[in-house]
Amino acid sequence: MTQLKEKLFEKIQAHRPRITRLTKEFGSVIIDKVDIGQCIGGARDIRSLVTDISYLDPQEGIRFRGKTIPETFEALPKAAGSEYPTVESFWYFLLTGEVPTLDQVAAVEAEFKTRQVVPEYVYTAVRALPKESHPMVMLSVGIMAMQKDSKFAAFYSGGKFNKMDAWEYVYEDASDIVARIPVLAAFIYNLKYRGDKQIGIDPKLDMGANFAHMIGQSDQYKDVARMYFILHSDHESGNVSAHTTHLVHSALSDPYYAYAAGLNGLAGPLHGLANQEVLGWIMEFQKKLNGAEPTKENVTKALWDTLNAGQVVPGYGHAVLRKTDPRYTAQREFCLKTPGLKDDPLFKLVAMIFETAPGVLTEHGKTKNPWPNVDAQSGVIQWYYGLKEWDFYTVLFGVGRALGCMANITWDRGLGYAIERPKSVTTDMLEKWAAEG
Ligand code: NMX
Ligand code: MLT
Repeated sequence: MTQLKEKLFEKIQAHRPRITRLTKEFGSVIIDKVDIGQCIGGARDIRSLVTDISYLDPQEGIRFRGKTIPETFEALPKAAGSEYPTVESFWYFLLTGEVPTLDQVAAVEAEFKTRQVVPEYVYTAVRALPKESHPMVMLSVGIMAMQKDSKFAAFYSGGKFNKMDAWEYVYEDASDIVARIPVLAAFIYNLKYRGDKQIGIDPKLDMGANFAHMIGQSDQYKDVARMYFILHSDHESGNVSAHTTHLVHSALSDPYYAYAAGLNGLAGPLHGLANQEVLGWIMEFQKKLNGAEPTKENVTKALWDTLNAGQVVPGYGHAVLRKTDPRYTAQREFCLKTPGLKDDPLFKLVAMIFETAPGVLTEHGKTKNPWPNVDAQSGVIQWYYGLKEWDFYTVLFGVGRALGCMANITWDRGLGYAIERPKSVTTDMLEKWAAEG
């Protein structure tokens, strides 16, 4: 067993009695109620999922393992010569809740090196797709193609399956997915936009740095990748990608099936695809300006044009958050401290949208949250570093989200969570209950 797996085992064993006690002794304690609005309206705010990996407060935003974003960045060991932690140190932290030592981070980096090679048949499967396929389709197909080697599926069908050990095999698949997904994403990038000019893994580099290397990026992009993957990793359990992954895995579908399903949810424009929509919106706006300077007035008009056309303003609003997303703020701060980026015309336009959109959305009066979410700021950074193919941006989200989804389902199995199966009702029943008051 690796150091990380041993530590995780220790944590899972210590946690199991808490879940047993809660279920056995307090299983009937009521923690929420459901009204008709929630039943029709996407189960919004109903407390019905458990995770200790992260928690989303509507006012404060995300905390990973109890730490805010600045606290997380501050606490974790940094990549050599960088202000940002490695993704590997964050993975250790997400899984165990403990800040790793430098030795522990080095052990995870070494473990990832042994896992990160993507089998050739996966590339063959992705190459067989039409080049015009969306890169999220390529990513999802690539993850599905890897399923053949699932250690969890082999354990299940091997005749020795037992609930207590099942987490170990999820851990194996989850770690393989996390280590391989940036390599697969880089392959897709090079296949789709660089004429299939592939760049090999540099085994000396940590995950973020190696991703930068593999897509032919500069040294500065290494921190962008590290920051981006960490910020997009997890947003508690109710969001579409994490919830889908959890739901599918609850049927004991292995992590490949589960995460491909999660990625398919992430590809929706109200979820992860919003980051590509933001760039598309900005480009459309610039085209209409026809060389004129963006001003508060013309940004206001463009926002109203979008709303009056019955569309959503991408990158704004949230199902849970009621303030500016701290992931937006973290990326904005990165822009402000990066010479060149803070004076970039696109960053200035995004900053102007930030000044304008909340007022317009408030006046429009529909959204419960007029503030920006993570997607409003992420594309401008990619664009600045030359990653201008904005239909790729959701793939970057999918690489980061793998960390949270895989940590979550490893714990799901560790704690033996049940198959998810909420109850549905009919409209007749709702009308009857409505009439009864
Ligand atoms: N622009 C225009 N209208 C909006 C927006 C927006 N940005 N956000 C919400 N609304 C509307 C929403 O469509 C709904 O209208 P209707 O009553 O006609 O159906 C109304 O406001 C109430 O919606 P909310 O309760 O505020 O939001 P909900 O929880 O249903 O949806 C989002 C949350 C995130 C789906 C929604 O805010 C949205 O569509 N935002 C734009 C897309 C986006 O940025 N998504 C990314 C979210 C983060 N992520 O990466 O996943
Ligand atoms: C996410 O990161 O998953 C999004 O902000 C959506 C959500 O939390 O519902």
